[in-house]
Amino acid sequence: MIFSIKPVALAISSILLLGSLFSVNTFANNALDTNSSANDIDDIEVITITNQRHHLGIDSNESYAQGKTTEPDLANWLLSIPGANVNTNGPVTGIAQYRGLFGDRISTTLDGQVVIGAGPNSMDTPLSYSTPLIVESMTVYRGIAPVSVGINTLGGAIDVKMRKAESNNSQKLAIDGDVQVGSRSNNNAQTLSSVINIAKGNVAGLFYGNVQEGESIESGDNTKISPTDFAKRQFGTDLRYVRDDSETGFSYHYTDTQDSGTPALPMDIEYIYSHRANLDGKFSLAGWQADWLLGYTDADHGMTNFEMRLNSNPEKYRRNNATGITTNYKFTVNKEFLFGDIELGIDGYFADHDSVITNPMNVMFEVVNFNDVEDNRFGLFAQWQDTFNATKVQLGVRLKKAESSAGEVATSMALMMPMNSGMGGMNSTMPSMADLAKDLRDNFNNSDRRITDTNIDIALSTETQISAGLSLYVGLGLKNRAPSYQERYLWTPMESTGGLADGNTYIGDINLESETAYQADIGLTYQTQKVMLAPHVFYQNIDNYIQGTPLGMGDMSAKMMAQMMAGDDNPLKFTNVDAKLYGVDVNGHYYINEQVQLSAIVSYVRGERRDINDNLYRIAPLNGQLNASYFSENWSASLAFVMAAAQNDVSLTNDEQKSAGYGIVNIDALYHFNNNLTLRAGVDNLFDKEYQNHLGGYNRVKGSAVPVMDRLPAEGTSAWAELTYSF
Ligand SMILES: [Cu+2]
Repeated sequence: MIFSIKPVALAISSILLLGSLFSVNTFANNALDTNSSANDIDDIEVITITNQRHHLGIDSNESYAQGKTTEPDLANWLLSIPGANVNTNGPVTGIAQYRGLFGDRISTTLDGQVVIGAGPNSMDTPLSYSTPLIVESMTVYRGIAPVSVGINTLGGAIDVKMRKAESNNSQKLAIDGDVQVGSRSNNNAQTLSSVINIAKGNVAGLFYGNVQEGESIESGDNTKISPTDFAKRQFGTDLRYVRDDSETGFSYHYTDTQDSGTPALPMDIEYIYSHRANLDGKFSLAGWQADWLLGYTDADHGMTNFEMRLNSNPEKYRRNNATGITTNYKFTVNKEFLFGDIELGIDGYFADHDSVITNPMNVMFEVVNFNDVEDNRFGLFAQWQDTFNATKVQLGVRLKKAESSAGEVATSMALMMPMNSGMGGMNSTMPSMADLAKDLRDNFNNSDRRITDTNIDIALSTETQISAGLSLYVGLGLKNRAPSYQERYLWTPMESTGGLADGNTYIGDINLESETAYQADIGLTYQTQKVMLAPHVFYQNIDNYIQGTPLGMGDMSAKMMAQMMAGDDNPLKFTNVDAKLYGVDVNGHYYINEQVQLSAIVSYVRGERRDINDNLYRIAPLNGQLNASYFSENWSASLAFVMAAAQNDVSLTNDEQKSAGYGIVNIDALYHFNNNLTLRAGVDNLFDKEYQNHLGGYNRVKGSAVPVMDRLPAEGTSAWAELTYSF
């Protein structure tokens, strides 16, 4: 039943790891734990946030934080996971950060599928293709992410399980679902959404719609952060044919984002239209459990620097159109042997990217940013898992190949007359803008742009039950990441950097090497009926870490172009350097009694260069939260104290600014009127604290209340409410 009452909210869940790959809902009750051997291999380190649809009191898998279902950005759910955080460039563009790494370094999958956005600045992040309403659960792999969960898991892995159509195996037609309205006071945001499941016999269909919009937010001292208004619509369906030993499904998701601000980036979202369709299924054959999926995503995105923000210079109006088309697949088989569980799989995707920049006030202006970029990845993996006495062992090896290429680029700047007005005051021996543009273009077009990287990932995780309440996790990993298309093919200095939002322009390097990480993670979990405490320490060396570094003599044209076009004195070039990251994160809870529960998470990470004395860019400061919750028969309430220390370990290379620490208080409550109607409401930032989140970026908008390149303030007090009617 889709609306069975479940323990909801964040829980450290015992997941049958392999099971989670071939069953939609296994984690909820370990439905696949039908034999003792399978029972033994659950509980590899994962953290799962489940959709908080119904909540009735305290449960063994209890909560210390809950994902709001009316949140416009699913990424915000990550804030309740130790080690996780969000780089925010706007209200609907949260980029997942895990233990100091973010963007393409983290595998973010929706039902096991890679989602590749169209935006070269990650305005459409993978998580933006889902919405909390249709999320069944979100799982973050703590420790060394298994090789089976994604092609690129160097920085960790997040998998979102979307709600699926559920059949009822009864000849009676069953219709159930829910309708939800939500509202937020600070930015006057509204959400209206609904999900309906229709089932008869073996066939079921799920249909959803979600409409969200909001105005610009105000900070604690009532500074309007403009533009942070947003509008987003999502519709979709999941159709499923379920039999005892097999299942076949088709799903389609439409996401339509309209004018939405991204003040930390040089442009705002004008539109993102995307269509995502999948076929998936599972069956068993000769004792093997097989799972397959085929996916297709077509995204069309426009952004401008003049529609949502002030731009008084029509010569500098820019519209960037970017498209991304991805085909992806995954096929795995799984079987239990005397020597353990074996999973074998192949997966991959073919992604195509185009991006063109124009000026609507000047039809002559055009820069081809990325032309026919292909970024194709293929993987082949094997994973074995077994239990010896009190120790579970999981070992996986993945062979992967990244093939990329790019078409020729063009720019109208190369056609500009030398010594034109833009060059006023320049010495005549200096090259003109046209010369520079021509030089960069020809350099790129004359180079060999087809490149292949072959890499191997290895992940070893062990978990040993030391005593009844204490277990030890030890993990080791070798993980690689082939460069992103922006890192390779950004040929003229621009900020198309996958959302780095550091204010610098970048150029790429076709011949970048893959990053190679050597990782270790040790964790303890202490659990009794009343207390749970799970600290982890981790360390990794990343060789060939890709980082922007100042341009050398070989890149004079790019350097001068950055200076002339963007006034950027610190253009950077993606370069292989050496880095290390280390830290600790802890989560825990304490049940004072049946009604009262305390919980906490603390996350700390340091990221440093090993080749020079500098820090890595945009790393979350020491942060944490403390929650106190009260549970009663039909209502609950909680008080949260969220804090972050100052971040003084900033990247000099990226001109990164330090940030101050802060603490805010949030409260929320939930009330069940009856089995059908639930109200959740709360106040975020209760004391209207003015603060800046270190990961919130700098203001890039002229004429706004925040000075340009000042850190963007965070949201001030906001009351919110969600009313859900289930039928
Ligand atoms: Cu964009």
